[in-house]
Amino acid sequence: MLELEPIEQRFPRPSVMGIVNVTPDSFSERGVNFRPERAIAAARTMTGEGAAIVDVGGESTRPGAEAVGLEEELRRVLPVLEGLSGLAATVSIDTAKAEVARQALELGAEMVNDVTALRGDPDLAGVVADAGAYLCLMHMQGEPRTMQADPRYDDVAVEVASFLEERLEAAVEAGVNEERICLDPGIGFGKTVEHNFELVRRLDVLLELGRPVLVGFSRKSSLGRLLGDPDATTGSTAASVGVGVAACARGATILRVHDVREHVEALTAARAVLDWGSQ
Ligand code: HH2
Repeated sequence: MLELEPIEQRFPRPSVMGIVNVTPDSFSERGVNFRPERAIAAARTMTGEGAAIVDVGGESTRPGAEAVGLEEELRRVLPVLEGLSGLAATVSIDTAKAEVARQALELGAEMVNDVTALRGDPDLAGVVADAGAYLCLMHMQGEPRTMQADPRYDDVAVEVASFLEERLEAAVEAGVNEERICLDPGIGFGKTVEHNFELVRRLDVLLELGRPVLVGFSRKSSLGRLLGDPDATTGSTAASVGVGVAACARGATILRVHDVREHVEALTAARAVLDWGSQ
């Protein structure tokens, strides 16, 4: 059982989570870290650049992505996790599968990032609870294959918050320590461009749940669309940094990003100006 301090103590605002996608088909990188040696080197570089967490994932969840089987997901992530033992940053496993999480935690991961918020695999909550790991619960409307077809909300901030409140209760009921849980509005997961920006603008609605918030806007297509390309499938680093700093100013604690150095530098400068509290 891991003995971990509360999540906001380990990861004070603002902290950066670097993305290590061990996939051939992630939306913005298309396989740059598909080979384990490349993924391990990328994670080490991100750590040197100031990432507090590296998030290792073996399944793309981009709009339209097909699911990956258990054996293939294990084959992708296990060699990377083995290669990261002793890393200065916290290792997070981006998975919805209990067995992937279990083996990752055995190899030294300390956080489980589940885009299904424990709805994908009935055994995942128990695995996280037994290990005493950190957990990120993310909102998604629909499922990756179809989620961008026609997302609808009456009030996106209120609906996302009430979903996450319910999932937080379910996680705690299953034995996960509430102090180790963070919440994520799930930018791009069943949301229009307007929904995504409104969620960051109204982050206070999510913060009312009393848990640290993680935001993953990095390179997402809404940024490219905001800048005038209606068919964009990605967004620029500069736009990602801009929205990331704004999210932290609105109260986000952790940013999930591809470009660690740029975000760390921007947050350091913004923090020298903005009053983000003593943390
Ligand atoms: N976004 C992606 C994947 N996992 N996890 C959390 N908690 N929040 C997010 O916003 C989030 C996530 C999608 O981005 P990426 O990993 O870059 O791409 P892909 O899913 O295509 O591998």
